[in-house]
Amino acid sequence: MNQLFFCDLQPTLIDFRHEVLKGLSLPQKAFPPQFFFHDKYGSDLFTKICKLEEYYITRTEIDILQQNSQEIADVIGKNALLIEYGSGSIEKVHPLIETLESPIAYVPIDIAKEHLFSYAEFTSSKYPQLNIIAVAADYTQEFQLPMDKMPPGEQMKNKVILFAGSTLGNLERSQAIALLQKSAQLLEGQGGMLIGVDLKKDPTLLHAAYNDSQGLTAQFNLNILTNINRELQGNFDIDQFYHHAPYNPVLGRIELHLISKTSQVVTVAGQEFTFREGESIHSENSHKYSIEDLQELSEAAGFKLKQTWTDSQKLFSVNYLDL
Ligand code: AVJ
Repeated sequence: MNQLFFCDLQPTLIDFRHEVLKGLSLPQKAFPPQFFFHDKYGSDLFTKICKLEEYYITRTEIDILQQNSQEIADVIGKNALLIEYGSGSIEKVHPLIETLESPIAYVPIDIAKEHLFSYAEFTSSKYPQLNIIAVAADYTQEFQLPMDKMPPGEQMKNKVILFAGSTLGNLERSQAIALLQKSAQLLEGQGGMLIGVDLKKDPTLLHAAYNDSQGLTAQFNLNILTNINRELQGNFDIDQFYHHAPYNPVLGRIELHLISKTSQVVTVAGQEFTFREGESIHSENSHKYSIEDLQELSEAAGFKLKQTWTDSQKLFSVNYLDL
């Protein structure tokens, strides 16, 4: 019978007030992408976005993992300790769990403790032979695996970090390299990483994925201002801002912005912030990579890009990096 452990490393949750006031004080106003998931409505909107025809990313990644689960499991090898960054709704990993040869344990890591623990219980009931150690932590910050709950050292020789969803794309290059380098330390020089990465492609497809016809991504973006109004006594007039998400071909990324329609003054937590007409709050970057880009990034962090799996249209990729 499997073991199911819950470990709360008490991750420091984002200080919403501090980050909002800091972001609105920057020369180029900007918010961290975590703001999209600040309330349940934001998370629910993202769940709907993942089902949109235009937003190919989630279903394409799941298809790649399902279609290639045996090959991926063979590359990972037996007795793997599977660690997942930002496990969210854990189902993505299920095809892998079903194919891996005698996995030692599954260690989902997420900052949303309640969500994480309930999905860990669901996964444990679905896979009664699998040891699960659910760890509430912020994988982008320094953290230690709870060694008192982990298998004995000799069983942790083949650690694999799964980092799905193209969340790597939210990071600037330097941040991405730093995260990969930190991951290499966690792996202690053995095992590897399985990373989902959205690929560069026809910009019209990228534009459609972040400017969907139903306006869900616009709502996802504007919802940040609603949260600020509710929690920080803000007086953003939502109708005086619009969602703008162009693809920047030079930097290879979709950029999400909230554009002010007029010159206006907004008050948040008693502080005034002026907006020129057309001025933006930059709310997210979603970088897109070619395989060569990813090869170069991996090597800059001390990894080798060992194998890539893509869909038939080469929209998305799942990549195994080893040390
Ligand atoms: C959750 C960061 C992978 O960048 O595609 C979806 C978030 N932003 N639509 C992405 C998002 C706009 C998504 N990630």
